[in-house]
Amino acid sequence: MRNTISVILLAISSLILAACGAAPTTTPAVAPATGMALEIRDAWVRPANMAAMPMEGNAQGGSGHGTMDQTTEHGSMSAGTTTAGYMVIKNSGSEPDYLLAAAADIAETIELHNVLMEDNVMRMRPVEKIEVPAGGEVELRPGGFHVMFIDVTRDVKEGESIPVTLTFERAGTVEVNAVVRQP
Ligand SMILES: [Cu+2]
Repeated sequence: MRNTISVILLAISSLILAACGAAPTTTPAVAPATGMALEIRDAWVRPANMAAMPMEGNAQGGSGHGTMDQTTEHGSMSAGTTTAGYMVIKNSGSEPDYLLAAAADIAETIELHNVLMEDNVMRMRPVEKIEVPAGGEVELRPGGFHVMFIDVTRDVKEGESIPVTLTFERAGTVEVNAVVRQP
């Protein structure tokens, strides 16, 4: 009888020890309380070459970037180098979320754009936000929504990985690594 009690006590203390070991007291509060509903995949950025003619790289691939009527303080002859970033954002949550902004250290200005057909010409337009539907996904792709890097500050070389910080209305900031590649 006494032996049985000892075994039970031993088992209980082992369980307590195991529980303590599995739950460190210094758990960092990094995850949002609601859990991360967004999943971002296939993030990529077009290469950018500072020495290339302005717009040259962006006129390729039918992305509509060649017909942009972006206003710059530099005038059309010395417009800065631009490039664009794309990704798929999936939302497993029950509420829509919105991409509000993107940040990276490769450009002076970063905007969210869409490509629209106006008078039979494809034009890019800044958008305030990009909806990620509840239980669905949105694709940022050439010819559609994209992250626009304006006045690129350095060469962006194929194969590089560019850290991009995305800001969402619900999910807050999310870091992604966008690989630099051709469309
Ligand atoms: Cu654009």
